[in-house]
Amino acid sequence: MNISPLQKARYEYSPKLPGMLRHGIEDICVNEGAATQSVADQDKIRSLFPNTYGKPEITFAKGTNTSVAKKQVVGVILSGGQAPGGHNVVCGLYDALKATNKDNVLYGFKNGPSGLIDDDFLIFDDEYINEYRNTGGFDIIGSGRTKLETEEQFKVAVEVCKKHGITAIVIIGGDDSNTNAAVLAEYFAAHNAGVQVIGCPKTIDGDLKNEDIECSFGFDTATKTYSEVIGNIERDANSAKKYWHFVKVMGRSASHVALECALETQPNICLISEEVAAKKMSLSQIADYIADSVEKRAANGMNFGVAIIPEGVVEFVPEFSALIAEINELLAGSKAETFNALTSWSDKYSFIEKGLSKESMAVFAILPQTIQQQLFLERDPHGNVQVSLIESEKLFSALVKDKLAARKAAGTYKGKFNALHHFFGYEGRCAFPSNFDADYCYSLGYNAFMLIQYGYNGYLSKVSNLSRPASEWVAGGMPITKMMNMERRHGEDKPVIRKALVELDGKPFKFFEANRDQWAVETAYTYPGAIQYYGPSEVCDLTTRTLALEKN
Ligand code: FBP
Repeated sequence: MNISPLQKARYEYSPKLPGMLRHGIEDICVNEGAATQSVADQDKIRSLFPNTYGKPEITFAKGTNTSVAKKQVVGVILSGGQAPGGHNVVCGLYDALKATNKDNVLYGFKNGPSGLIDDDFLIFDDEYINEYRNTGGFDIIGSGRTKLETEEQFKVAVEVCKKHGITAIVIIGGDDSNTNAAVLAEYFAAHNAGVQVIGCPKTIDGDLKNEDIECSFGFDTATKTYSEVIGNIERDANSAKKYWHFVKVMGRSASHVALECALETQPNICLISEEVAAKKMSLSQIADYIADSVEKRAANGMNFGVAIIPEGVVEFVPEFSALIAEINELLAGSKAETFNALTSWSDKYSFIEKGLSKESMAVFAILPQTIQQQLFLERDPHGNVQVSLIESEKLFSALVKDKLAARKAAGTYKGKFNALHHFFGYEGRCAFPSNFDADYCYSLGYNAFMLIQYGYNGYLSKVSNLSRPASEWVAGGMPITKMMNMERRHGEDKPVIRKALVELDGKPFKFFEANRDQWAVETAYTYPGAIQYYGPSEVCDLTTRTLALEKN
């Protein structure tokens, strides 16, 4: 294998553990707190999780290890989108497991949750795992988006675990994967399968957080990677002074990534989907908001700028959601065949015009033709429009261009507008984890094994006090059911972990709100530069601005 000098150097990096986990395994004891309850719908969640509901929150501390000595055979699964640091969760888990008993075994189920059902695995050893320490990616075992949620899958899972003598499964995933981890834990408990389930909070989107989980892993590195490039683009924009850059950043629904990048780079514009929804903004209002910045900057001789667009924003525009719902209805069942049989775009357009309400047609009509066509081409297996594939950065720059043309005709705008487009998503998901993510992830994995060793089931590995140095981090666990409530999903009421959207009264948004008018007109860019792995702590161990603002 060809190894870059940085990769080689990163193999040697020793991730920092929370102070309380730094003693030998034999000196880690557990303190149980009070019983917990779910964030909402307590009766319902309790009745759905009779064996795992209401358990106490726990914290590890220095003291005599009183866990029962038994051989552990653990299976680990990476679930969903990649996030920097996933390899270190596995490494931390492996190291704690081997430090406890060298005969313990770690299975890695391949390519996501389906690996467990397909009984497709590898067994880790030192040689294999050492090649993945402190590296990005999920290629150590691969990941996948299969959901573990049916009774049939659970039965197979029990069989596979029995076959290998597996005593615990660690699921590294986002809100959906950890919801399924809780359901699996309950199933194992109800069927006396003798298998524990522990979750670890992952997602670059940053939307798996709450009063207990301060952030999901991967968010730190991914946002720093995007912010580096956005900063570079800002500097290019400020050097050439001739382009407006529209930058879409990942984040399927919540705008935490966009907000963090804005806090780090101070662009002229950053849309926040949650605000768009709260203010019920229309596409036209959003375009006017951006065009105002373009116009004011042009009046000061600055025909350039940077706008950050969150990936999921169009779904938060009420009129756009209504349009999508009508299009899904318009093409439901056999109606799609009628539509597809039409050969010219003008025939298709007439079909659409006849089928949509007046309001939705008005929204459809202002979209650029490429986006109009995208809405009808890209469908998911259920025939629905795939909103995530809509090129919202191009949509908004086209709408702004129209606004500016009208303003030019009215004589209020005299500038030039040349737009360039970027999408930053996959670039950040497999970056070498920052020191923060390397440390946090290793700690989550190590801690997950301590939860297993102490016999906990249906718990999320929890490491908190993250805005402080790692020596002050607090390690423990919380029942996953504590984070759950009932939500309507696909026409059914389901117990799920509540997704954390950007809070409009939270400190990160408030800080942004207090500064954005100035950033919109002035050139107040900040250039965070590349993630630093070696050097002074104030440069290498920086947390995100979001975490710093939330905790301080
Ligand atoms: P997770 O929620 O699984 O962590 O994935 C998040 C994400 O990276 C989103 O930001 C993005 O919309 C999506 O995955 C892309 O998914 P895919 O990898 O399937 O294209």
